[in-house]
Amino acid sequence: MDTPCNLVPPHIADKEHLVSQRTLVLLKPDAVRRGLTGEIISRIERKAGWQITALELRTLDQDTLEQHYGEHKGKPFYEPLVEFMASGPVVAMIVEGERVIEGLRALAGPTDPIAAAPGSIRGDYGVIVRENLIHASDSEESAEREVKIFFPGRA
Ligand code: RTP
Ligand code: MG
Repeated sequence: MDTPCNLVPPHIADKEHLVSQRTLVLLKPDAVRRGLTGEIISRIERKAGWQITALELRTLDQDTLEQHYGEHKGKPFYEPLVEFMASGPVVAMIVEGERVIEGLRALAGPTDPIAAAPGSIRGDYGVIVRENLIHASDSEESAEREVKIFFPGRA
């Protein structure tokens, strides 16, 4: 019987790169305002084998944002970032699947949408660094910390 492992090229499977993970994704207020959530969610759904296991539209309060972006406190962009992130509802999601942490960061593209390649979410739809449409956890540690903040029942 076929398993996901023997459907991928041997040079990838051999390196045991396939690891099931979960990641925390936020579709930022600009994505919701511009009506791009469906487009972004379908890009995630089209990646074979990934699953959205939690999804909620909500407006973030200051406490949640402080916990989520605490690593940036004190940086010049922190206050405007928090203000932007509280400026309207976001879509918060947990996405699960093989190498999903690295994969979602690749789908999103680099932080600066002008530097992001066309084909990536930020590269296709963004211009402004702050209003870059999507957040995705950057490591397993961040993912677990962020899932706890947004979906404490799923920690
Ligand atoms: P994120 O955490 O939202 O997934 O984005 P990231 O890892 O690509 O970027 P990070 O360095 O963690 O920055 C968090 C968010 O802050 C805004 N930002 N503005 N110079 C600026 O004006 C600036 N730098 C960062 C962006 O919204 C970035 O995604
Ligand atoms: Mg980040």
